Amino acid sequence: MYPHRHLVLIAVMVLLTSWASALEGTKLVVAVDTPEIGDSPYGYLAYLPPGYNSDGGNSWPVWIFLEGLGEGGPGTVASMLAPANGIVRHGPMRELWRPAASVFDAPAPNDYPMIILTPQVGRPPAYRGITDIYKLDLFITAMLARYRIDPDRVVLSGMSTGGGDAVYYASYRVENVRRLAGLLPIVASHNYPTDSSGPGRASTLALTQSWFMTAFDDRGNGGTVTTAYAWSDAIAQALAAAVTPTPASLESTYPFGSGGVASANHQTATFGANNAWTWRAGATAGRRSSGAFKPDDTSRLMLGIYRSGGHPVWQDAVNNPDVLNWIISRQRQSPFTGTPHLLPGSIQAEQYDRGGPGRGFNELTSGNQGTSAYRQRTLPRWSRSGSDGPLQIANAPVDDPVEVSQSGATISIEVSAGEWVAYTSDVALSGSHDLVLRVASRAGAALRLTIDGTDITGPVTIPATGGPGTFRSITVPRVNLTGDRRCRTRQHRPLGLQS
Ligand SMILES: [Ca+2]
Repeated sequence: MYPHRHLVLIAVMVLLTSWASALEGTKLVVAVDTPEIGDSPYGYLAYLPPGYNSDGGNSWPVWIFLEGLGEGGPGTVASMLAPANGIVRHGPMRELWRPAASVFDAPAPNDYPMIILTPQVGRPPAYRGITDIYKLDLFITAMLARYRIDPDRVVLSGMSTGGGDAVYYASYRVENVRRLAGLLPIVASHNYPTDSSGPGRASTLALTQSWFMTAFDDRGNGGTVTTAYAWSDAIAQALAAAVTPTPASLESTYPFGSGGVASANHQTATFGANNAWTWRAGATAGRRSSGAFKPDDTSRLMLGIYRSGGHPVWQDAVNNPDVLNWIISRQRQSPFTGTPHLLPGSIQAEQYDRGGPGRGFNELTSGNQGTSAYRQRTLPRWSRSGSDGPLQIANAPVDDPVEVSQSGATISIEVSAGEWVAYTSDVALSGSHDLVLRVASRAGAALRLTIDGTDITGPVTIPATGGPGTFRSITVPRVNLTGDRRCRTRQHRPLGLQS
């Protein structure tokens, strides 16, 4: 089908190496215009972070950004780099691409510590339907094979029609959404599936973390405000499926009235672990951090509304430090050590899954109020002075909001009513096993243990043990574990419960 595939691949890889060795520490954007390279169905632009070619084989987070309707095309270098309608026109590639410097840019203080990829998806009439959902899947597979991408840190984003493509891809089937650490549709339109409450779509999207962004006055383009509301509400209802009553709708709670007057500020709604929306006022300048997102946040879903700006708010969005911090801190659900816990066996409570709110844990209070930094990570964090000052980036510690404490050699976590933690586990020996919980509680409590949503213990009564630091072993006899080595165990373990 592609007789020259291997020849072309070798040539491009040689170029990559020589550029990188000559330009260490600078911005580097590579245009790859032969769709068959690496089995990619699209031509694309790639940004590789400084140090990529000399870092000893690290894997990097990736931000995949899909362009809009006006920037579609055949994926040739000429079409991708066309100033008027190429994929350098908008989004992160606009920030990275400097035509005067050919394919290179001067060293910059705000290089991105991640890979950024923008494919050029086709233009009508060969345009973006179900075929492109499958092509996008092939593209992600090809990029994971071609670059050192951390497969647990793939964020899919897009603007306008590209935002619609991103939603369509992620909601289309569970296998797609499970590839993603996060979904960031910005003024998503056109190819937007309209059945947000249709079979499986919203509940499929609930398997990842999403941040929808739109503008209050973006009423055209398929009504990106109303569709963003509809999707966000439907996902929230899927997240709260077992809860009554249904969460109040976003539009009914928008601080300045439904469909009427725009707020004086940008607004961000977060759907918290308590199954309710909370609105936070943002700043009045689009590129400034609004504080709408904090890396130790507990929310599972976000909706951002620019108070004005209409459809083209995407460039402010991709330049907002909050958005960049959200992207780089997303992580797919995965075992804490990289290897599933083995059952029968012992699971350390603090080794719950990576993946953040709604995946590794459900946590009601922001911040780790315990004494241990066991779950702390170091991540890049962006900031910006003023409304349009240069982006700054520095490493900063990020902790989970779960309470983790250490006393002597004992590390414990604290879980309150409505909270849970999850452990990805393999069952090596199926059958009936005794479950022993090492727990402490001041006044007594109850917990249950579920596997893939099925309750396998019923309520387990935890007596008062004498205080949150006084641990006892509680045995639940004859718990049935199946031998499916792919099963996921979600345990609710109120260790050190203070209630
Ligand atoms: Ca907390």
